[in-house]
Amino acid sequence: MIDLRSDTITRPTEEMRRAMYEAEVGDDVFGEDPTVRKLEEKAAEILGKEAALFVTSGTQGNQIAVLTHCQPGNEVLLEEDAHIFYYEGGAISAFAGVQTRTIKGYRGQINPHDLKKAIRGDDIHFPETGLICIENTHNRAGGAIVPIENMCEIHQIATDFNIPVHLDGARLFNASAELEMPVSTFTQHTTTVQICLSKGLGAPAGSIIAGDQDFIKRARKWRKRLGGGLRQVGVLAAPGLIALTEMAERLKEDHVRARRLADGLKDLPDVEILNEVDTNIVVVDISNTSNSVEELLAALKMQGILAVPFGPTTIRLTTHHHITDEDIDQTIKTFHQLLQTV
Ligand code: TLP
Repeated sequence: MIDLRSDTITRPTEEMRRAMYEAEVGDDVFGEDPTVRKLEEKAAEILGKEAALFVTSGTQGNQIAVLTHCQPGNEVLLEEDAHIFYYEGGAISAFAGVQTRTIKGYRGQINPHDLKKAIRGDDIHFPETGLICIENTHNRAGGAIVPIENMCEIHQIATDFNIPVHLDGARLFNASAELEMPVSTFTQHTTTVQICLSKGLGAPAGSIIAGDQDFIKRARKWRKRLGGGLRQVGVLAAPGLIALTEMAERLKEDHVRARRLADGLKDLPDVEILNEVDTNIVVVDISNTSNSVEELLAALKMQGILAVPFGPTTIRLTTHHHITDEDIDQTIKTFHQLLQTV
């Protein structure tokens, strides 16, 4: 199968599996797992923050950040297609008791003027703005890189109003690899950050959240409350360390393949590529074909290609570690065959 559903499907490398076997472990709830400690120290260093915490998933990391930053009744500002708003099952309201206020963005970027307008004033009727969330790369904007200048402007406004900024950096390493800039160049414009080890970086599970010492201390408590305090979890931190230190550079290969895929599909008369391909995601609109999304996905699957629905008339194709040049050729060929015959 050519599995283009997500970069989450990447399996751990041989080296990761060996590291899992050999990992030194202890009880991490007691703070005694040396491999977790090593991962958290390394992550804090790379992300340019005082401290870091290993959490089970990107969703858990984002939710812990919201819980730690906010009080019930706060309002959280986010771009209208942000993963925290769109894909986390309403957890932000269910757990943190906050309400969301979404802002229409452009390629994942929040316009600083719109942000300023959305921040609440001091009025007895209003919720307090407790947090601003940004996302880089932006998933639903097709893996778009949010420019550092935009992050900087958002951060400046947030600082003026004394509001923290949380970055959902599930795919931040894709942005950093593509622009050849350290991740800390991005995270310097945020209060806290979440990064996923288990997407393009290839670890089997886990994310990191990072921020100052006080934030991480309080986040650790939220992780425990949510049942995310794990024990001999060095077996997962060990591949996480390899993901963090050795897998980032190769992400550029995924971006080159995604662009080649988009180029190969864009000549199909009834197909439109909706995104400029900055990183590893291609969003394809098929509304002008005679196929529904379900029909096309089923037909692709019959030909050994997997993708995911991304909207009523769109599908998403995501490149990653296990996708080769031949897979891209095969996918382009299959699309041409299917859409010219179905
Ligand atoms: N995204 C998944 C699905 O949830 C849609 C995917 O296949 O892209 N932030 C961003 C920007 C994400 O894209 C994701 C996962 C998460 C957070 C959540 O990470 P996990 O899956 O580890 O909870």
